[in-house]
Amino acid sequence: MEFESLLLEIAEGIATVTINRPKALNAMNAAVLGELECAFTALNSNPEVGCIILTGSGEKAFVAGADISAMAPLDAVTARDFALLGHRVMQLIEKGPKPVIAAVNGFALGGGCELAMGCDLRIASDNAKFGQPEVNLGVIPGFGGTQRLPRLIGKGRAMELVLTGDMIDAQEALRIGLVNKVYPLAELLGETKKVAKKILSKGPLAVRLSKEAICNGVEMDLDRACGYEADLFGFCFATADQKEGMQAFLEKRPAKFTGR
Ligand code: DAK
Repeated sequence: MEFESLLLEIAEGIATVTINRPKALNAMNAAVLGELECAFTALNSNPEVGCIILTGSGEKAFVAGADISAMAPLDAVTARDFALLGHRVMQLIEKGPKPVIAAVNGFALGGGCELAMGCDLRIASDNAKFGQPEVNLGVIPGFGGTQRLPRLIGKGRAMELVLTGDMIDAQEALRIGLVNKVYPLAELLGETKKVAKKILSKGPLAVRLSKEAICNGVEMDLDRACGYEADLFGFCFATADQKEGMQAFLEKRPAKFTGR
């Protein structure tokens, strides 16, 4: 696959998608979102890929937001099309069958912070900065920020970030649970790949169903969510991976999962 604004590498079951507009701090225009839609559609059904890493090009930014110069002239119809395209991308990431890890290598602002929140894990470099600065531009977060931020870090902290537009650094993001881990920039991709490899070594169906249970379950009330979890748990017992995983434990040997 050839892209203008993305780099794509697949190795050892891990796909690394790099948003590649470093001069504009990897800001997302419709072309970037369109290419992300193509890339994630293909990766989600590629059997060679078990885990996806999403990162930004260069040493300064993951994604500094939606492209403000592309957004400024939009009208109601084109802004709606832009928004719908963005939400399709987010669905592909969040509801897709494979774990997606954001390797946040610098600014993750506005749509960039929202894109990272759509991923399953966030691992940041020590120079990363997070924020929802939309109020500075006279708009509200439009890529799920008002919804995913309070779910991740709580209503009070989300209010503070969204109403003030303030940026926080990687350590603060770690403290409040916006990111899972922080590493020096030079180690970010290596450490992220280690996490991806660890996930790849587990039962692939169990990983996929766990993601599904968490992503869909948080949208339900607890009773329904636990019923949903019970259904998926039961389904595991119809799979070869469950038989192999438990047999391997009892025989004190490593499991050989097939994803079946
Ligand atoms: N858009 C376009 N260009 C950007 C940009 C952005 N968001 N951020 C940076 N750039 C460009 C700068 O204009 C500059 O370009 P040149 O002047 O060199 O041509 C280049 O990147 C380098 O930036 P700076 O010179 O400003 O670099 P500094 O180190 O001085 O400052 C900064 C870095 C990140 C603090 C600053 O660039 C900045 O404040 N950038 C804007 C951040 C921001 O406000 N982001 C939020 C945008 S609103 C949706 C999807 C997304 C969204 C909504 C809906 N749907 C699909 C549903 C999200 C909206 C937003 O993200």
